[in-house]
Amino acid sequence: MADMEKLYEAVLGGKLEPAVEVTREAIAEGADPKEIINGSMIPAMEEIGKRFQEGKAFVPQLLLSARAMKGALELLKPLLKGDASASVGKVVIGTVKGDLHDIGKNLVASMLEGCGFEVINIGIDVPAEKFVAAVQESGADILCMSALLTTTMTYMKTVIEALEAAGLRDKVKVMVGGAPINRHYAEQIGADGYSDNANSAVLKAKELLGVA
Ligand code: B1M
Repeated sequence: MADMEKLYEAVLGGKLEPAVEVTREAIAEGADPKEIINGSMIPAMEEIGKRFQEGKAFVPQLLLSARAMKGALELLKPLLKGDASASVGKVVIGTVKGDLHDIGKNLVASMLEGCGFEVINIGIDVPAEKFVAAVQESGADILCMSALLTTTMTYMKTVIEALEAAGLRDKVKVMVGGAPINRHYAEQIGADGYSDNANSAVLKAKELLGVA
């Protein structure tokens, strides 16, 4: 049996090879990918974040944990499948300007993709003009924005204003998410939807398009 405690420790300790090895074992044994992510990997990232906040871990450790989680996540991505029988809608997703965090955003992108959405992932540190151009060029149904910092979450409003200025706001639904975001904030900046994890992001996206 794959040792899920070992996976937690590997991500927490920033050890890529053991993280990948245990994940491979768990997949071979038929473990639920969501259980692997939510049960071991995300708690490990939360713990390293807590240690960082308490001054017990530093940026290099955060980077190593992120590398371990990303490595393991690569194996799980193709398995994050839902009902992907038909294209449900088109989504542009990115992390807002000034923010380099991409693990959660990529997880949301993979889940949406696995559940039948066409996803255009435009990366991290994305300025408003790039969000607007991506929505315009792709004709996306939904724009998803991610922010992990209290200093960058305010930029989501800037992007919404840029959509309005470009005459696109009524053509695209806007969803926001990331650790510091909550429903109240989403409403305050005029977003159409909010979700606090990758699973509920898919449900919310379907709800917004009326395909739930
Ligand atoms: Co940073 N970091 N970090 N960091 N980092 C946090 C966010 C922090 C909370 C740590 C802490 O102090 N406890 C803190 C923010 C404090 C604050 O603003 N309140 C912080 C800080 C301060 C910083 C720096 C400023 C540190 C420094 O340099 N002094 C710096 C900023 C750099 C920048 O962005 N400009 C920084 C840098 C980094 C690294 C680069 C080292 C690395 C990121 C690597 C990477 O992403 N490639 C990193 C990491 C790893 C973290 C923590 C530890 C983990 C983040 C993560 O990947 N979580 C984080 C602490 C924490 O979150 N507990 C922290 C796992 C991921 C699956 O969860 O991203 O929350 P999450 O995504 C979830 C949901 O939020 C939601 O679904 C996802 C899946 O369930 N979601 C969405 C996310 N996006 C969504 C979009 C949607 C919907 C749902 O669209 C609709």
